[in-house]
Amino acid sequence: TKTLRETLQDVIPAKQEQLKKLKTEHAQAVVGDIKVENIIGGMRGLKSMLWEASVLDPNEGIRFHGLTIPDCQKVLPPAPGGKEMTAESMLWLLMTGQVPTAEQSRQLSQELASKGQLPAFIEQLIDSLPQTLHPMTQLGIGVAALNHDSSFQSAYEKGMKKSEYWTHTYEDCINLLARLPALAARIYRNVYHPGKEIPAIDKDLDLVGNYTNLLGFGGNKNLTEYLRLYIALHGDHEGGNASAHTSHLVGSTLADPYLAYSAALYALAGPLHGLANQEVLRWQQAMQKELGDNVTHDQIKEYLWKTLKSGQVVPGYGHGVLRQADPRFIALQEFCESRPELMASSTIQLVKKTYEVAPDVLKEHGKTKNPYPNVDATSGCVLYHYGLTEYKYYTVIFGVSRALGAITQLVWSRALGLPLERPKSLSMDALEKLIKSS
Ligand code: CMX
Repeated sequence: TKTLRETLQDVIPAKQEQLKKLKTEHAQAVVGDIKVENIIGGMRGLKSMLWEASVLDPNEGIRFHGLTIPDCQKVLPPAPGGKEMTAESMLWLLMTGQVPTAEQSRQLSQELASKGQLPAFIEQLIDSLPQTLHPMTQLGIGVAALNHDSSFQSAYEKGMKKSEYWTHTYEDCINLLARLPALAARIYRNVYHPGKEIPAIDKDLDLVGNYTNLLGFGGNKNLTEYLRLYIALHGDHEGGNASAHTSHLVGSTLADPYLAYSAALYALAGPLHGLANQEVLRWQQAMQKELGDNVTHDQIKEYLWKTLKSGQVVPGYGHGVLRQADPRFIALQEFCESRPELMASSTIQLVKKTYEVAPDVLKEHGKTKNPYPNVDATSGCVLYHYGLTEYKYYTVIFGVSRALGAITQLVWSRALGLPLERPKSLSMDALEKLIKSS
């Protein structure tokens, strides 16, 4: 059985060839034009970067190497005793474009578990941070500091050849992913449950099984399964979203993967991006507090209008690219529908009812291009129900997950020799001059 690294090594030459052909045969082909609205509109819709693992269709949602979320749920191996696809099997698909066997996925779990222990100085660093520092800030600090042991950085200093970039990047990426559960769990323990002993990494568990254990929810099989699905689903969402793009940009300077991913985490920490799942729960709970149980559709409608009229966005709705309900939202909703304990929760019921009325309200409001829910509309509410109630922590879980896609592209960027990113910017005066002269 081949390992992930060996499988990757096998698929790299064909991709390098594909890129070479694009460069030599199609370098001047035109695939779109740039309008002023793109330049002032946050580059929405501009086709301007390479990203190998996934492509987002506005109506169909995300596909990972062509596979939809339901396809992945069918073919990607679960953890022993579980049903949901694992982070490892999703990583394998993202990196190689192939579906791993259960044995390959298991081997990868064992490799990650064997590399998962944090260096002592990282533990001390995290323990020295104030409990009041936002968990995302702490995560970024920890990830950046892991570059103390960066293989890429030390090989670069010694003058490695370009053809070796990807192997050192790969080594850093696997170490980074392996250490994320211990790092993220330590932050959770320090901030919310200080003083309790953190268990050791279990060599027989998958990445998320260990993460749940380290968080202190080891016995909670429902939460473990939910987190497996959540982490696989949030793994990648093509390259232009703020966190993925940040990782790609910083990585393009040949900063090592730890630095690149730490930068990405701070993009994820913004309320328009990853922080939205904490905002959704806060918003849902404020609604529940104001309206009580057995809320009617009309009451929700009124509450939605109140939010909109106060100039706020409805968290969990809208998207930069999607123009339909997010299939990740649908997959999480289906997870809820299949579990009576979740359907009995008033918060989950409220998510469902909100989904039944919010698109019409947002359409009537008329601003957002996508009046449908994104993944954040439900993700935090399930965590809350399963006992992970500290919503300031939710984006950290997203941060553990998004590493899957970011590290995949970091490896591919180095394997393909992609250059430093450097788009052209213009001042408004320069833009006006250009418009006049064209
Ligand atoms: N509620 C109210 N207004 C909204 C809205 C929402 N959920 N979504 C978009 N709008 C508004 C925008 O604020 C914008 O208003 P202005 O013209 O006054 O600036 C207008 O509609 C047009 O925006 P858009 O083109 O439809 O959306 P963008 O690409 O600019 O932004 C996003 C996308 C996600 C930031 C936005 O929809 C939003 O703020 N949603 C709520 C926060 C959220 O759920 N974020 C999670 C995103 C998912 C992820 O990161 O994975």
